[in-house]
Amino acid sequence: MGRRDQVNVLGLTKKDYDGAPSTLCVGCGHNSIANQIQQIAWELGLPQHQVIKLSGIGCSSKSPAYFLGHSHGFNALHGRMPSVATGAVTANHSLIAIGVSGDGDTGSIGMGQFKHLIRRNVPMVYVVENNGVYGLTKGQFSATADQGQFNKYAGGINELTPIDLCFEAIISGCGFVARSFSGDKHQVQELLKAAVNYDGTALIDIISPCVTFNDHEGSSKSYAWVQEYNEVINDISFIPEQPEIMVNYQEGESISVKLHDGGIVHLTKLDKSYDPRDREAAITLLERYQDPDKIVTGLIYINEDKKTSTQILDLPETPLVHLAQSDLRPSREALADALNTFRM
Ligand SMILES: Cc1ncc(C[n+]2csc(CCOP(=O)(O)OP(=O)(O)O)c2C)c(N)n1
Ligand code: SF4
Ligand SMILES: [Mg+2]
Repeated sequence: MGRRDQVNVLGLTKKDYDGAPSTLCVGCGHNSIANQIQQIAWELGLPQHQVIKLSGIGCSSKSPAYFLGHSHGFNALHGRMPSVATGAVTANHSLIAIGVSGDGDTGSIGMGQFKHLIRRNVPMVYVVENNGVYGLTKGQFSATADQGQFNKYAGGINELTPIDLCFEAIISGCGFVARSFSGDKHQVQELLKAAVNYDGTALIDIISPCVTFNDHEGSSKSYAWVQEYNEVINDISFIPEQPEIMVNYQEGESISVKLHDGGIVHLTKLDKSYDPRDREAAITLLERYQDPDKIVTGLIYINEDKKTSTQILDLPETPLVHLAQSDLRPSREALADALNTFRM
């Protein structure tokens, strides 16, 4: 049997997880990320009817059309994906939500929405395809562009301080913060698998070069730059729950974090002193890597103990969307009791 005929636990081939053909530029980092999402969805055997793909506006936000053609999808307004995602996941918390946004969609127009989604800890994977420009509208600088960078399409030099989305996520309380590079397939795939199995908002900020408007010399979001300056802090592998697998790791060199569903995030520490469970260390690390010629990738921070929005809202096990009218409408007595609690 050839690789193309190989089937996953659901008896489906990888092709069954295809979306529409990509209309993005050849070589765009976003295409590679879409392929990696398709790959891990197939490998993990995600049921497509249980997945909702969410995005805003941008070349990056178009990419959900290019994978998982049988899943639900919602292309929100520019920067407004987080509120649509919050609504969708609240209405049906049994869905696996995968959001794909851009550095403009998240870091510029959508920053407020992004922060509040994280604050609520809405359980979803939140991928930012970060190229430092507004690719769709022809190369203006986005909020993640480096100060002092020249880009002829953006009209000169960027005078403004860049925003680091991993930093913003950690200080807003995010419990899963990672950075990667679209050219590192293994790292992107393993981070995605861990993120899908993480219970809460899982941010992966992926540097994803725009070959048309920002892949030139001097751009820290170009393929050549990231290949030269990328410092990987940990080699990550995700191990799904399987009782027979024993994880063997050497103290001091590896870390295993058990997720709620039993899956394990296994990290081989490349920087021996770094522990991604230490929030202060994560903030210090990002502070140290503010210079564009120091790019850090890997799992930067993980915290498994945060309550999700589903738990905070105390939602019933049956998703709201599946409750009958009779379950949702309080009885006359229950309503009277509730009103009485507001009377002095
Ligand atoms: C409210 C609103 N403002 C502005 C625009 C124009 N616009 C469309 S996409 C975009 C930026 C997209 O940049 P990014 O999110 O980085 O995606 P990329 O194309 O780089 O992947 C802008 C400003 C819009 N569609 N809607
Ligand atoms: S313009 Fe840039 S971001 Fe948009 S598809 Fe082309 S390479 Fe990708
Ligand atoms: Mg962009």
